[in-house]
Amino acid sequence: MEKTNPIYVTQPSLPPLEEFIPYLEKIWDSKILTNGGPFHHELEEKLCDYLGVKHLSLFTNGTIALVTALQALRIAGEVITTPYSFVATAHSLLWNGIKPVFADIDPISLNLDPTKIEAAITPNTTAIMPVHCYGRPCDVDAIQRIADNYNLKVIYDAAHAFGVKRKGESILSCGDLSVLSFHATKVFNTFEGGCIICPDAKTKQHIDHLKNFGFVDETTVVAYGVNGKMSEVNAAFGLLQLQHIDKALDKRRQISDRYRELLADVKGITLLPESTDVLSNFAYFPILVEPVYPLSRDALYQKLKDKNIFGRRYFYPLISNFPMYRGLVSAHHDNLPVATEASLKVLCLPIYPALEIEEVTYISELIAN
Ligand code: T4K
Repeated sequence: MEKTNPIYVTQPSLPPLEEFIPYLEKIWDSKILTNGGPFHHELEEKLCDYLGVKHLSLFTNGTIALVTALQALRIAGEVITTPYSFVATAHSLLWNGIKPVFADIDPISLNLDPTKIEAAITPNTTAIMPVHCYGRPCDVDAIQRIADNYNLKVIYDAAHAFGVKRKGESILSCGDLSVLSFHATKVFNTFEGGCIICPDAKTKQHIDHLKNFGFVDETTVVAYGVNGKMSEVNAAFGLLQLQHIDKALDKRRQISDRYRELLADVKGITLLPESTDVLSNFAYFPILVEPVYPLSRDALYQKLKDKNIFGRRYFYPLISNFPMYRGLVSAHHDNLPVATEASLKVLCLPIYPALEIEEVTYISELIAN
């Protein structure tokens, strides 16, 4: 099967256009475009039900939600985080004047290694910001134990973890706050968007104020909040997406199963293990290209690209290698050997609901031969 059309690492799921028109007509009729309109409220409620969480606050995107989550908990000083993520994780710290302290990741989960956290704690440490990378849960119990021992907050960057459950419970309820991204490239998208999962109504109310410039009422401003509100068009699109999400997740599962079947025995290709405890969302399909594979990771990336298949090296380079971070002591590669190795081995293969199973077979055969 020769491919002519490009296959990207992901492609947003789009429901039939005609299904969106009635939502737009309602917005046109009401003339409520933003600032907490009816679709915004409805999406917050429906997402709480779907995700199995008590409270959440919608945002214009995941990055502003991360920035606001840190502000909501008044985090300052130093925060321990992973270098193996999208830059927004650490950028959200810099936006709050916080110093990121990078700790290494676990070689199996590729998430922040709890055994590396304690050594990174100083008197200035106020919080830990782990990432459920690729939607694969962190070791939340170990992280919470450390946070409790040292009186630290935990804010999860859960940008990839829409709908992920562990032992039947949403992973999004772990820690003090969790942040989701609803960007176009995510499992559940609202074009741009995100949310903060809040443990109680009071925290949600505070966060709702912070995303609306700090306004509590017409004349009272309690904090220098940002404009982080989700618009009615984005919220309406989210409501429509929710109707299709289970089908989309099922297709992702089929794609993941097919890759696993065809790549399991390919020498030099390592697949990340699955856990029976975890209800996955199959957000990404990372493979590790080991030294015994006949091609380097970059050569395999290029081989696929030459066939119009655009995998991505998420996450290369490491955040700690970008100019605004590389001067930090914790950014030195000697401190981050596992993350450094992972960033040189990983290739994320295409996975999205419209990807045909025969395309998955074709991609896998190119890798296997
Ligand atoms: N924390 C973590 C751990 C994150 O991964 C992210 C975002 C955030 C925080 C911040 O959340 P947001 O503020 O974004 O809500 C993408 C996304 O822009 C970014 O949201 C995401 N992580 C990151 C992992 O991936 P790029 O640079 O890979 O995007 P781009 O434009 O190259 O898109 C990848 C492929 O997707 C394209 O080759 C084609 C396809 N695509 C993309 C878009 C935007 C489409 O088919 N349609 C589209 O509209 O960053």
